[in-house]
Amino acid sequence: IIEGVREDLQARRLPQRDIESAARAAAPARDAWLALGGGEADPGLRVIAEIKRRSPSKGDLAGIVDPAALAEEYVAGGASVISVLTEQRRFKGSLADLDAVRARVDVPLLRKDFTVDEYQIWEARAHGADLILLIAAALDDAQLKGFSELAHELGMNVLLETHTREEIDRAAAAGARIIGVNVRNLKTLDVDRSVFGGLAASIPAGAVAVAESGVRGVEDVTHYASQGAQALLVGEALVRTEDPRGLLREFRD
Ligand code: IGP
Repeated sequence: IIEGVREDLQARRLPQRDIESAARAAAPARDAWLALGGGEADPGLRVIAEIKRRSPSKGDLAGIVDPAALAEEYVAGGASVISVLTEQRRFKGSLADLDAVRARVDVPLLRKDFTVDEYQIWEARAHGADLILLIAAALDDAQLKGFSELAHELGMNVLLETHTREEIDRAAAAGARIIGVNVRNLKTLDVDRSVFGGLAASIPAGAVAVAESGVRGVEDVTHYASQGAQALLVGEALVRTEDPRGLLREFRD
C-alpha cells in the first residue's frame, strides 16, 4: 500500500512553498480532541464516522454518490468527527472527497490516509483537515514524533493508531493524546474485537481511547464502551446502512 501512496503523492506533489502557503491560508483547525470529549470527567461515547468507498478486505462497500450529503447525515446523527479516507488505490478515496465534505460540514475532519511523508500533513491542513492519522506500525519513533510535532504546529490533532502493547507505549512516548486501537490486523486484515479490551488499560489516562473497526451494530458499541472506549471509529456499518443518521443515534443512546 505504502508504495502506491508514495507514487500517487509524487504525481500530485506541488512545490513545498505552495502547499505551505495553502495550509497557512486555510481556516484555523478545529479541536478534535475537545470534540471527542478530551479532558472531560464523564464525556460519554463519541463517534468518528467514516466515509469509505472501498476496502482491501471487503471490496466495494457502497456507491457513495455524494460524500458531503453522507457527511451531513453523520452530523445529524450526532457524529463528533468525520473521517474521510483519501487513499486512492485500495480505498477509492481522494482529496476531492475531503474538499467536498469540508465545504458542507463544520465538525472536525480526519484526513484518513497512510501518512508517510510530511508533505501529506501540509496537504491535509491545506484541504481543511483538523486531525490526521499516524499508524504506529508504519512509522519509526522519529517519524511518529516529528510528524506529530508538525501536525500540532499546524493546529491539528493526531489520531495515533496502534495494534499492540508495544505500539501503545510508542504512541505514549510520542505524546499522543488520541490513541486508537485498530482491531483489524493490517497485515492479515483479520478483525479480532477482543484486541481492544486487551489493550485499553495500557492507554494512558488523559488520552482519548478510540476503538477502531469491526462495529456491526449496537452490541459491538456496547462491548467497546464496556471495555473503556471513549470513542469509536466506524466505517463499513455506516456506509452500508440505508439510514446512517438513525444508526448513529442508536449507537449514541
Ligand atoms: C473503520 P470498519 O470496520 O468500521 O469499516 O473500520 C476503520 O477503523 C478502518 O477503516 C481503518 C482504516 C485504518 C482504513 C482503521 N485504520 C487505516 C485505512 C487505513
